[in-house]
Amino acid sequence: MNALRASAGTVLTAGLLFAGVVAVPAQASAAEGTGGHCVYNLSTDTTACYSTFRAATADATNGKVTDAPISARAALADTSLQKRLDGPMPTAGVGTREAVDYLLSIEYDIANLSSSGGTLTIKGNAPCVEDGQRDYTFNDVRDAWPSWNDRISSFQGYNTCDVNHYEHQVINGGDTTGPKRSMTTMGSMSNKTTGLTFG
Ligand SMILES: [Ca+2]
Repeated sequence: MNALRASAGTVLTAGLLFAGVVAVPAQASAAEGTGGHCVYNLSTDTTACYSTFRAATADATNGKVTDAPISARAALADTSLQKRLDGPMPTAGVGTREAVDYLLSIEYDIANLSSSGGTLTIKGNAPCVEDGQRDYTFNDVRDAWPSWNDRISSFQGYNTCDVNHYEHQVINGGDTTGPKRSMTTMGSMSNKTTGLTFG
């Protein structure tokens, strides 16, 4: 009986270790460094990071889009892909809570919706409503990914989200881009964003 328990325990530990090797270091290293492609769920306040844009997009779309280019730069030229990033992304295998996600924006670390190795995709549980009201507040980008403070240089909004970028935390204001669907260059706000809002 003891031997059986030890054996089962060993198998379980090995399984947990294996899962940890796959998921935890990738998340930790990307969150600590500036590289990698992270997905932040604003509705659940959770971040997951990946080594490729394709893997991040598969997560962000809950498995709906699994054939995105490896690099974010190539994704921009793919208009059919851009279309598929809009609309509801059902969550497989989850009950009635948080059953659907929506992409809010993809933030890039260099101009022209390109990246030097990193992107930050932000999603929520509803599309933006085009009524001039704010739908989401992302007060401090460091809550999702510390090294992405003062790093955003271009962005694309999805699901009718106009994205405003704030020099400081949203509650502290400062300079802003104003709400925009997309910016390929951000002028004086390049590499300055700390807070974001979506509306
Ligand atoms: Ca800032």
